[in-house]
Amino acid sequence: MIEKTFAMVKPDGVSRGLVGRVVQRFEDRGIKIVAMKMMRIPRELAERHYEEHKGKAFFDDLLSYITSGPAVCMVLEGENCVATARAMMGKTNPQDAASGTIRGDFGQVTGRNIIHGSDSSESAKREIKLFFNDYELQKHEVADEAWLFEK
Ligand code: IDP
Ligand code: MG
Repeated sequence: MIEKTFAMVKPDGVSRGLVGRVVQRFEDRGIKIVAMKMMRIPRELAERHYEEHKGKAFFDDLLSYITSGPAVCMVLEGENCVATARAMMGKTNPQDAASGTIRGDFGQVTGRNIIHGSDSSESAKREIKLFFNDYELQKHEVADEAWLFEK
C-alpha cells in the first residue's frame, strides 16, 4: 500500500552536513519526497511532536537538542513507507543500528541520532499534520514511477 510518512533530519544531521546524503538514500530507493522544509522547531511544536515522551528522564535534553538549530522536515511517500523509512534509519540507539542504516552509518549515541521517522501510520498522520499544511504536500509524478511499481 502506498503511504506517507514524516521524517526529519535533526539539528545534528543538518549541522554535520548530512542532509544531502540522507535525502539521497530516500531518492535512491525510489521513495518520493512530497514535502520538505527547513525550520528551527519552536519549543511548543517540539513538545507536541514528542508528547509521548513527556515525563521521561531524557525529555528536557531531547527538547533542547531538537530545538537547538534548524531541522529539515520531510514527507516521504512510497510502498509501506512508514516501515521502510524506519528500517532505513535503523534502531534508535546508533550503537544497535545496523551498518547500512542512517543511524548505523552516521551516528554514535541515542541523544544525537541524526534522524526522526514516524513509528506507525497513526503517528505519521499526526506528525504530518503537525508540521505541514495540506497545500504543502505535492502530488507530482516522478520520472521512474512506471518502473518502481507494478500496475
Ligand atoms: P525513535 O526516534 O527511534 O522513534 P523514541 O524512543 O521515540 O525513538 O525516542 C525519540 C527520540 O528521543 C530518539 O530518537 C532520541 O533522539 C531521543 N531519546 C530516546 N531515548 C533516549 C535516551 O535514553 N537518552 C537520550 N535521548 C533519547
Ligand atoms: Mg519515536
